[in-house]
Amino acid sequence: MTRLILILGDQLTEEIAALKRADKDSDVVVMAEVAEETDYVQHHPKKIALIFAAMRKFAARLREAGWDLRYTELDDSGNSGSIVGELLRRAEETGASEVIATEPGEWRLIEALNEAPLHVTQLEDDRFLAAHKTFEEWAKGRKALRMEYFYREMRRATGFLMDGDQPEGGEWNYDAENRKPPPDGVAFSGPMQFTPDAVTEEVLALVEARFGKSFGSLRPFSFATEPGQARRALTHFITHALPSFGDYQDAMLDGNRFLYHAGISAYMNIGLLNPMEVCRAAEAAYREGHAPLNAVEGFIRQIIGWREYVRGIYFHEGPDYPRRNGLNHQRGLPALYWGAPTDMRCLSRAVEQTRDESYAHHIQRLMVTGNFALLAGVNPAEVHDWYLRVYIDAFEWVEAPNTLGMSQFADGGVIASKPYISSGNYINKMSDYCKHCAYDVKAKTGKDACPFNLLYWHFLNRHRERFEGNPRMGNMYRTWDRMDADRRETVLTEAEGFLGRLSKGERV
Ligand code: FAD
Ligand code: DLZ
Ligand code: SF4
Repeated sequence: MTRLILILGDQLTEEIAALKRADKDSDVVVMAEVAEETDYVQHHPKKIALIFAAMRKFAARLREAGWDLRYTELDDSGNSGSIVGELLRRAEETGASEVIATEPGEWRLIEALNEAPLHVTQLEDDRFLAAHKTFEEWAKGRKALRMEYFYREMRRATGFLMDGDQPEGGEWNYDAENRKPPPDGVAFSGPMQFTPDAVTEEVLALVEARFGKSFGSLRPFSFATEPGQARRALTHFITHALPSFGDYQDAMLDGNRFLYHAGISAYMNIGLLNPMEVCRAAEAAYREGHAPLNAVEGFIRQIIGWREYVRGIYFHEGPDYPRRNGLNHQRGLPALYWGAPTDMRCLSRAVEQTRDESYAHHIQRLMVTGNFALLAGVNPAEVHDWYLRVYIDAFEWVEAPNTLGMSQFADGGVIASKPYISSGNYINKMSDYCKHCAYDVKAKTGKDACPFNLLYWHFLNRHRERFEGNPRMGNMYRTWDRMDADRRETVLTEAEGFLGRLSKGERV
């Protein structure tokens, strides 16, 4: 009996669960470029191009390996426009009534498959280390679901950087060593770039024609679109950047978009790279003496710790998670997030590079664009929509917990024990943006005052009831309370003035 094997645009590996369960002799693989997936948010053109090019190449590899594969291109005349529509069409064509899928990474699509008038089995996505059951068992009975303890379990389970049952070097986490301010020069030229081949060029032309007006530059396009290239990009990172990854993990530079970051998240998220293979390569670099422990531990923690943990939270918390608004923030997303000119150098640089590269590294996402949205009280649903649209690696299972939980505190503290907020001082310490800025980071009030300085106190003041009792925030409130009353009044009035200008769409 023929079954349909569904492969989505972020499941592009021969190791995907549905394919491992399939029978080459009788099953039919279904892949489809569909409007419902390209339009549920207005993705950055580079993201659509990466997914389509990688999908087409994966389909070609499967065909070559002997699979009966039905592929729908976006412009095909019979394209029904949705994944479920394509399954129904292929079911009619082949006589299949059963579908084997690998669970999608977004509730939206999981629910659509559940409701499809077909017999759909959704297998767990075993590219991840922590099965749903493993995460639930870990979470059960815990008051707080903190990443650090989950991460230790993952270290034990994988054996990465373990010395018997103890962590390599005696510590589980070397984050304290990973906060160096920005270096004077960066020896890494950035992620490896690839020249588009004929398949990718054809996709680029399609994306240009259909999505060319969306926010973001399609060209130059230099992402890897097949596993061999992604592995070369990984080796390039391990060889040239990993040794300094730890030291400068939190740093930002006005003139350098990548510093020592890997730029491989999209490859892992869509199936071109296996996360365990990535961690094995990083550990080997440590064992061979090529990279220090603080760098390798920091890097592996991002993958078996943060990446697995946020996915666990997304599924643990359920489909309403992306709609949460724990701090009741209601402001619309400021136009500067779409490139409207701003005098705030940190924001203009982060947005500019997001437009050009569909990439910003973690601290830019968290402490620049995220921090500003949180301080300004932007509606988290709009912030979530922005992050899901603009980044090449954005799929809800990873984007939503990072945005709503870690960055916007909209989940009420499931992920973060306190909001990630800072004044301009932190950005000044960790970057050189302020040197190029029209505002004065040292000025706390007055027309030149860095807006982060004003908004920081405004945030704390307006959320006093919620955060005053948080032991990790007591110092902030004590500092605020020690300021003289006139000064506090001036800060709040100027912050209100700034927010008013932001609301009116004036240049800030
Ligand atoms: P590196 O800094 O080189 O880190 C190595 C790898 O670790 C990454 O490739 C990534 O797979 C993993 N990693 C690091 N931090 C995280 C994290 N917090 N959560 C999950 N994985 C992590 N990551 C996404 O993959 N997709 C997203 O949509 C996404 N949205 C984010 C939104 C916000 C508001 C924030 C603060 C972070 C978000 N992240 C997201 C996490 C992180 O910023 C990116 O994974 C990272 O910037 C990718 O670049 P890189 O490969 O150069 O990472
Ligand atoms: C992101 C994306 C886009 C833009 N287009 C497609 C597509 O046309 N076909 C497809 O199978 N997948 C696409 N994807 C990836 C899916 O949106 C992704 O599988 C879900 O969001 C679940 O993570
Ligand atoms: Fe950003 Fe303020 Fe520094 Fe300007 S002064 S770059 S707004 S932190």
